[in-house]
Amino acid sequence: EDGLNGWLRYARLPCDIVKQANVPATIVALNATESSPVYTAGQELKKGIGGILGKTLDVTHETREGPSIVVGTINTFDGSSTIPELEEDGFWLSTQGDTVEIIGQNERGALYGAFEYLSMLAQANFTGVAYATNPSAAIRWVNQWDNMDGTIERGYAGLSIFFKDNVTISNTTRVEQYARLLASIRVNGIIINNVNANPIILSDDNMAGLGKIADAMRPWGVKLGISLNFASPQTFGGLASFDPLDETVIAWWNSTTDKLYEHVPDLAGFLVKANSEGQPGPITYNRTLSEGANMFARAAKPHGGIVMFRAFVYDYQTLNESNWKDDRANAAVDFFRELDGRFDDNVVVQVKYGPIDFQVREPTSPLFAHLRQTASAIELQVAQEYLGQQCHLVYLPPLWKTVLNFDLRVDGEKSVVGTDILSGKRFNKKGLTGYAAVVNVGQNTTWLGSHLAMSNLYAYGRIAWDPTDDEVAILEDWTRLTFGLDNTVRETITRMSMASWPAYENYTGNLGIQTLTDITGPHYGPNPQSMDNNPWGQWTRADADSIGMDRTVSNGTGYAGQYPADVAALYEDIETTPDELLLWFHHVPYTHVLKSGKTVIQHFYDAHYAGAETAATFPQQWAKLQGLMDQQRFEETAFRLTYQAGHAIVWRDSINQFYHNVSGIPDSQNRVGNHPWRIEAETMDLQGYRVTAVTPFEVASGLQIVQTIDNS
Ligand code: BDP
Repeated sequence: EDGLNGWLRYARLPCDIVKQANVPATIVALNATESSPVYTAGQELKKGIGGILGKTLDVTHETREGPSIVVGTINTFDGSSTIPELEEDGFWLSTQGDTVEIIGQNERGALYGAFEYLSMLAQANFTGVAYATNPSAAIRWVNQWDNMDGTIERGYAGLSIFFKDNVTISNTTRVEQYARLLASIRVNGIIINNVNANPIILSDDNMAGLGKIADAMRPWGVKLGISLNFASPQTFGGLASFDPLDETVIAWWNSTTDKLYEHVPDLAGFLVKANSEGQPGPITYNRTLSEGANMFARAAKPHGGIVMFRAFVYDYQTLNESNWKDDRANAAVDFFRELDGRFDDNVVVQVKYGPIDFQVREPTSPLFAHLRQTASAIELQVAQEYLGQQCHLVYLPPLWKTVLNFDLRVDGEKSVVGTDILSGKRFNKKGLTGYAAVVNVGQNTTWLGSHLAMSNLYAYGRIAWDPTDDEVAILEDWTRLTFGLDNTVRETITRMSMASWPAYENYTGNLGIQTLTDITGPHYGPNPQSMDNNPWGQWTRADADSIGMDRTVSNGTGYAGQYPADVAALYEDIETTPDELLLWFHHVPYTHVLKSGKTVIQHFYDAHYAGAETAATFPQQWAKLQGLMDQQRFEETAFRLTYQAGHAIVWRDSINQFYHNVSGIPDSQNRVGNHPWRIEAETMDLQGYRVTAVTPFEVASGLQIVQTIDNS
């Protein structure tokens, strides 16, 4: 199997299990229009039950006598059940009695219910259930970072399924397949182009192409949206300016938006990255970010569209690494705090989960506490940009949950990010809050570049629907759906996945120091020396004696003070700051003793060994699954896990050696710098190469490197 069907394989259950299933012989899909999600649901039920149970069912579109599987909306259903109140996209599922009822609040909900029923059948769960379920939030989107030329920014699975050579792709087969996967996890919207947007997406041809893409996804209830480049009126429209208060600019966006809606009448809306990392924005004209966002909001409003305006705004050119007070972590709140209440009501501010950038561990973004009159959505990242880029198994929900379960204590009241804030309940914004995840699937048949990485996409949808959903239960469902019902397979994948994020944190960056990766390059592999003096503001402040960013109010950058009082006090005080975020908030000597009783430096050493040891068990654990699944996915995964085990050692030794060199403090277990089996290149006989000292010295284990004689 090549992974193309993801968790929707509908593999035949064993005969003895099939016998236990009692499924009605007819499907009644209460909509005969082929592009409707209810029609799709009927077809999907037929396909799924055909696969899982080997039964061929008829699909009709009219209610009939006798047992059946009825799928439709609450408006079209005339069955006898009393259905609890359903919210937008919610559904009722009853498998009790002769008739299976799958009733959505809308068409999308009905389709979600059909997938839910199929998920139960595929997992051989034939129990009678009757319940209603509603989403925690209305916005459950994915963001693709696809470039118009067909490449994908931070994409690890080949070229785009949406674009090629600056135009939309005409064959929409993969688009439909992707929409099917998204619908099955209740994702209802997708932005298909990079936040670093190319205005050429607005060409006539591309608008027509967007229409086709939207048509391909509509039967699955997935709405299309696009990223916009703020400077488009000038760079694409030929106007003299892109000032958001200029009448000609406003008129240009209005007519461009109207045109877009002619092609895509149900366009979900826009995503905008402005004044960040070189992107243009309203600040270019001394206008506020809200004035910029509102310009798009007003163009989209008559069509029912929304604007997801990103809070990832920081000016990397003005960050000055020699000034202790400058701190990129402060940027989002500094920019947006004053603007709360000044955004139109169809603007949603999309906030990355932490204040920097998708690190292996970050504290919850404090901005969620400041957007009281403005709707907010969280931005997660399924693409593992800083987390091993799909070459490492890293199951992400435990990381996401550190943020979603965090209580920001706004005004001293319970304000849990997932259930209170993103649900819209805390600040009365229901209907316009939620979730976005950077996903970046590509043409590779595994979608993400790795079979196991798909558990993150699956889990994302489940968690956006219900942030209290248990990450282990989600993983077990995904495993059964993806690899079948074998207990060893499920237990092994669950054990490995649940150990994977802690292991990755252990062998990359601990105690809140961030992922110690190559900041200026691909964000892959160890490169702690790049974590200071870089223009991106991702700093560790490591020197020969001490490490960590002091972000206290009393002595540091003041970031801790961006949180509501209870949380601010927690992080201000080194005693109450949890070890796992110590170096995010405080600058301490390497000899500082943690709550665990270890020094910071010894914790670094030990954690890196522990993480690599865990990764070393992955290929061994996986090897035991041979024969319990198809050979292709077994081998492809074995290859990646073996690579990960090796790369974890590279991480371990690079980081440990680096801090050993910087601090000069020996490892109490005498491992760091002492690998009897390790052969340094500079100790070998060299031809055509020479050994030189390296600057800075701490980057090489022996303080020396090997260079070609001609210096190339
Ligand atoms: C960073 C990525 C960069 C993105 C940026 C963003 O490295 O490629 O453009 O975030 O989210 O993490 O805008």
